[in-house]
Amino acid sequence: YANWQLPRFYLLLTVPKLCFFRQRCYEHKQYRNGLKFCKQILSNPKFAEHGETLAMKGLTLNCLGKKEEAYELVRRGLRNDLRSHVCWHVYGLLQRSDKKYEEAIKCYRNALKWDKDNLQILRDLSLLQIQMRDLEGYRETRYQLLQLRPAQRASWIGYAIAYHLLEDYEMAAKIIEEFRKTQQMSPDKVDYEYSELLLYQNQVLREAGLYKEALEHLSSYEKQICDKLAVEETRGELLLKLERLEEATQVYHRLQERNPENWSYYHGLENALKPSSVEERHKIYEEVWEKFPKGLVPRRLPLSFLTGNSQKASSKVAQELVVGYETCLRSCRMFSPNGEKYDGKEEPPTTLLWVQYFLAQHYDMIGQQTLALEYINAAIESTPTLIELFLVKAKIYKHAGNIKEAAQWMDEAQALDTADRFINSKCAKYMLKAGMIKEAEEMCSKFTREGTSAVENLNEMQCMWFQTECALAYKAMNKFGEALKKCHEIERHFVEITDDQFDFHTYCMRKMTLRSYVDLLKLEDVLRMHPFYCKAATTAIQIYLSLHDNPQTDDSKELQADTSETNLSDKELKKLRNKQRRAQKKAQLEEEKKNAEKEKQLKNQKKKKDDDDEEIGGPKEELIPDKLVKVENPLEEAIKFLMPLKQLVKEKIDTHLLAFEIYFRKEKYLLMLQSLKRALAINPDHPWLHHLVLTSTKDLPEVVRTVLKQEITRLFGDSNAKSFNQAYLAKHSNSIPHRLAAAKMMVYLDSSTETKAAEMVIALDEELKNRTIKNCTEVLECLRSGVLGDCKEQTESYRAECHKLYPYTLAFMPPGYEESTKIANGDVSTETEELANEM
Ligand SMILES: *[C@@H]1O[C@H](CO)[C@@H](O)[C@H](O)[C@H]1NC(C)=O
Ligand SMILES: *[C@@H]1O[C@H](CO)[C@@H](O)[C@H](O)[C@H]1NC(C)=O
Ligand SMILES: *[C@@H]1O[C@H](CO)[C@@H](O)[C@H](O)[C@H]1NC(C)=O
Ligand SMILES: CC(=O)N[C@H]1CO[C@H](CO)[C@@H](O)[C@@H]1O
Repeated sequence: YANWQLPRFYLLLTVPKLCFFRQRCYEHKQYRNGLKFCKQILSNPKFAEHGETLAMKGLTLNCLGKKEEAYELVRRGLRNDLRSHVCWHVYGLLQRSDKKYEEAIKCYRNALKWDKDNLQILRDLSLLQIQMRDLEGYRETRYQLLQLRPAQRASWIGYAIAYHLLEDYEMAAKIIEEFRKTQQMSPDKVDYEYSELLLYQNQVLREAGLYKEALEHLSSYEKQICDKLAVEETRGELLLKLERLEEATQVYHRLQERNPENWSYYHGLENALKPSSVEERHKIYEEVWEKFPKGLVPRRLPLSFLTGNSQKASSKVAQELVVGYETCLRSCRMFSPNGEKYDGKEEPPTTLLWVQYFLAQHYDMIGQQTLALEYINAAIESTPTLIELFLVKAKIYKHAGNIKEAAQWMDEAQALDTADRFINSKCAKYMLKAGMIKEAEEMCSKFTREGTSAVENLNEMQCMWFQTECALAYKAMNKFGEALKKCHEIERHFVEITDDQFDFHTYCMRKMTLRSYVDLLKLEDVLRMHPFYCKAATTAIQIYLSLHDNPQTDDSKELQADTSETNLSDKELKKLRNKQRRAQKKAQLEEEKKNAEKEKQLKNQKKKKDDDDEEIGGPKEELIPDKLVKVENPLEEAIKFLMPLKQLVKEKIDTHLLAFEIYFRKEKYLLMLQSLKRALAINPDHPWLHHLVLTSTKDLPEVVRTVLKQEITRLFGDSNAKSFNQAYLAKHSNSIPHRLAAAKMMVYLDSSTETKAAEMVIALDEELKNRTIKNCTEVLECLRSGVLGDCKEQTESYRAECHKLYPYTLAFMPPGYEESTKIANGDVSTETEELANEM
C-alpha cells in the first residue's frame, strides 16, 4: 500500500488538534459572552475608546471568523494605548493566526517592552521563534523563561533543545543533566517520560561525539529506559564506534535472536566481525541460517555478494537455475529430470506458476521484454484469475515503452478485484501516464469520499502521487494551466506541512517525546527535498520557462491560424501581433476585474462556511488554470519554485541547469554564471549543459561573454565553439545522448553540416552507450523536428531500426499504427529542442 502512504504521517500525533476542536465548540459560547462584556464596557461613554477592551473585542471577533473587523478594532485599540502589553500581545496573536509570523514576533517584542516578565507572551514568542528557526532568539527567550520558572520541566527542556539545535551539544547535555538530577526517581520505578528524557540525553551525547560517555550513560540508566530495543541497538552502534568488536558481536547476535529478518543487524555483525574473504563473510550468514532455518534475510543477503564457481554474476546463475526448473516442471512436474536431487517429489501446479512469474520479472528487469511476455502469458493461460500476473504484464509493457497497453492490462487486473485499493491506485497511475485523466479520476472515485469530486478529495488528502502524475499528463497535452494548478496544489501541501509543525512545539515538549520532536524539526528543515516537491517544482519551472518564451494568450491560437493562411511580411506580422497583444491586455484587465469581484463574493460565502472550520488564516486564493497560464511574470514564479531546490537539492545537476535557464532569460548574468559553474562541477560533460554553454553565449553583453569564455577556456582549454564541440564529440563518441548534443551543435554552428549530423545521430550500434528507449525516442523526435535539417528518409529508416530493437514501443510503431504516439515519454526533450530553436 506504499502508494497510499499519505504525508499526513503525523495523523496520530494530531490528537491534540481534535481536543482543541472540541474545546472550541465550548469556547464558542464563551466568545459570545466575552463579546457581550466588551460591548457593555464600550457602551459606557467614558470607556468607548478603551484600548485593551477594543483589542479584546477584536480578538474575540477574530475567533468568530470576522477577520477584517477584528483587525480594525485591534489597530484602533493599539492606537489608543500604545503602552499596553495587552494591546501589543493581542495584535501579535492576530498576526499569528494570519500566519504572519515575522510581524507577530515584532508585536510580541513590543509587548515585552512594557511587561518584560510576562510568561504568556514569552511562551508565545518562543513558539514563533522555533517555528521560524530563529534559534538565537529562541535560546534567549527560553533563558528568560528558565529564570522566571526554574521549577518547571518545560523551562529546562526548552533551554536544552535550544542549545541542541544550535549544535552546542555539550551545553545541551549539561543542561539536561542538571535537570535530570532534580528528578527524584527510584532506580526500579519505570516512568515513560523519564525514560524518554534519558534516551534524548543519550542522543545528544552521541551527536556530541562523546561515545564513551554515551555508552556509560546507557549502562547506568538501562533499567529505567522502557524502549529496550533502542537501548540494544544504540549499544551495538556505540560499541562499533568504540572498536569494542567482540562485545558488539554479542549485541548483534542478541538482536538477531529478537528479529532475524532485519538487514541492519547483519550489517552490524559484518562490521563487528570484519570478514576478510567472501567465504568468511558467507559463513556469518550460514551460521545464522542454521539457527533460523526459516529466515529469509540470511539466505537473501549473500546473493548480492556471492558469485558462481565461474565468477558469473549471481543473477546469471539464478537465471540458468530457474530456467532449468521451468523446463523440468513443465515436462515432469519436478524440479529436476527424474526428480534426482529432490527425492522425486512431484510439485503442485502452482510451483510452475510462480516459477514463471519469477522469470517474467527477471527478464523484464534485464530488458528482455519478449521473453518476459512469453513467461507471463504462459502463466496467465494456466491461471487467468490471478491478479499479480496481470500486474506484472502491465509492468512489462510499461518498461517496453507502451504505456497504453500497460494501462489496459492494469485495468484488467483491477477488474478482477475492484475492492483492492492498491490495484486501484496502480491502475489510476498507469492511466495518468497514458494521458487518460478522466478515466483515472473515475478509477480513484471508487475509493474517495462520497459527496465531493474525486479530484477535490484527493487534494484534501494530500494525495501527491496522483497530483504529480496529473501535472505531468496535463503538461504532455500542453494544458499548462491545469498542470500548473496541480503543481501549486502540491506546493501548498508543503506549506501546510510546515505550518502543521506549530502544534508540536508545545505538544511534544509536554509529552516528552523529545527524540521524535527533534527528528521532526530536522525533517521539516529539509522537507522540500522530497521527490514530490522536486517533481512538482521541476514541472512548474519548465512550464513557466515555456510560458515566458511563448506567452499564452486567448487568441494566440487564432493568431497562428491567421498568419498561416495569409502571407504577411515580417513587419506586418509584428504589427499585427502588437495590436493583438494590446487588445488582449485590455481584455485581460477587464477579466481580472470581473474575477476579483467574483472572488470577493466567493470569499465571503466561503468565510461563513469556514467559521466553524478549524482553519484559521482565512481561505486561500483559488487556483484557476486560465489565470495561472496568463501569468504576468512567469520567471518570478519559476524562481519561487527554484529557491528550495537551490538550497536543498544542490547535488543534482538539473537544479543548476534549470537555474541557468531562468537566470539567462532574466539577464541575471552573475547568477547564470554561478549556476553554470555549479553544474560544471557536478558533470562537465552533461549533454544539456554542453548545449547551454554554446548556445547561450550568443546574445550576451560583452563583459559576460568574456567571463564565460574564460570559464570555458579554463575548463576545456579551448573557447572556439567549433573546436570545443569537436573535442566534446571525440571524447564522447560512444554515447548516444552526447552524440545528439554534439550534432545539434554542429548544425547550429554551421548549417552545411546537416547531413553529417543526421548520419551521426542515427547510429544504433550495440557498443554505443546509453542506448535506451528514452534516448532513442529523443533522437527520433529531434530528427522529426527538423533541427538537423530535412532528413525524412533517414528518419523513417531510423524509426524502423528502433522498431526492430524495441518492438513494443509506441514511439517506434510504423506510421498509422496509432494516432497519438507522443505520450508521456520525451516531454522534457521536446522542450529542450524548442529552446534550441529559439536561440
Ligand atoms: C531494523 O533496525 C533498524 C535500526 O537498527 C530500524 O531502523 C529498522 O526499522 C528495522 N527494520 C525492521 C524491518 O524492523
Ligand atoms: C501564400 O504563399 C504561398 C507561396 O508562397 C502561396 O502558395 C499561397 O497561395 C499564399 N497564400 C495566400 C493566402 O496568399
Ligand atoms: C538516456 O538514457 C539514460 C540511461 O542510460 C538516462 O539516464 C538518460 O536520462 C537518457 N537521456 C535522455 C536525454 O533521455
Ligand atoms: C547522459 C547519460 O545517460 N549518461 C550515461 C551513459 O551511460 C553511462 C554508463 O554506460 C552512464 O555512466 C552515464 O551516466
